[in-house]
Amino acid sequence: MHHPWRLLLCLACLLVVAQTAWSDEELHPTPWFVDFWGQQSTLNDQPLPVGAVIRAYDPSGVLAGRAEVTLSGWYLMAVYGDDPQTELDEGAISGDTITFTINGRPAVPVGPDQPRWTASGERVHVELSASTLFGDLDGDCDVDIVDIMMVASRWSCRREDTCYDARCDLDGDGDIDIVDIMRVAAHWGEVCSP
Ligand SMILES: [Ca+2]
Ligand SMILES: [Ca+2]
Ligand SMILES: [Ca+2]
Repeated sequence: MHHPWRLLLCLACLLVVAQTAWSDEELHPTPWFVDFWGQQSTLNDQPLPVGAVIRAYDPSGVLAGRAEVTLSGWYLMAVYGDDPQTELDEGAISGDTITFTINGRPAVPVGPDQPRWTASGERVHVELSASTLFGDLDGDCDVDIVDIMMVASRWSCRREDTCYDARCDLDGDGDIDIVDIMRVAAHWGEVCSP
């Protein structure tokens, strides 16, 4: 028989390990990159503030790009490709869909181009939108049915599935289920603070 406190201790350890892994993420620049850029990107419905940090991830969750905003609303970021000569997974390969965060918050790509790692040397125009509001997945500064539907549309997708979207896995346990929907629902009706 396991004591409940022992289980809790295990969970606490796991959380610490997960946290460490997260903060350890490192960028590994390679000679292959696609420049992603935007000029009307927003955080909390306002132009990206100077100093905001944009990060790009490939479908395996590898950090492939990082940039700091130097001009309000604008960003320009090299998103690195994998070096096939090395064992390490440095980043994207052609055709990968890239996901973005702004200050660690999931960002929604709002076009005009697809958020795709096309081919090294290309430029891809993707405006980004994010909010610091928990559960506001589409970044429009409210938690409503659209956000719930975003999670629901990925129902039962697991990390290894192509339909999996880390943004919708709010508890980060690798699958998208009722717990994730409940997490969004708990913030129903909230809006960005002015
Ligand atoms: Ca490699
Ligand atoms: Ca929303
Ligand atoms: Ca989940």
